[in-house]
Amino acid sequence: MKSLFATLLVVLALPPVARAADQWSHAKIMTVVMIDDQFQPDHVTFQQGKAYELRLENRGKEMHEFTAPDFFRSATVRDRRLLANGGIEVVVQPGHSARGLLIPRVKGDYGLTCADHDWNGMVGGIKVD
Ligand SMILES: [Cu+2]
Repeated sequence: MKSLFATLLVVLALPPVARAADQWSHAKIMTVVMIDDQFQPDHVTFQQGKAYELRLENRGKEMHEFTAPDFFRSATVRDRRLLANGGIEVVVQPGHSARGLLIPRVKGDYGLTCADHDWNGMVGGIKVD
């Protein structure tokens, strides 16, 4: 009993990041390329409850945004500081890329737009299966 208590103390003493690290260790890479003015691919599908590394590559000459308010609100995002404008989108400067870890939690269809270029057809969709 004494050793069990000691073990529990050790586990509880680990920093939260160390205990939570394993849920991200097998993150599947999901890459979306942004050009002027399009997402490639423009529709992506995630599995509910699985960890992903979302990679956004802006190969255009304009700044683009991966705007998906409902999707980001419903997902566990490891570092929400990546998200801009109240947590609704990722902003990627031309020639740059962004990457972030997330776990989609709720099945459904979610809107995807570039808030700057939706008028020009830069729209898509996200599905969580
Ligand atoms: Cu754009």
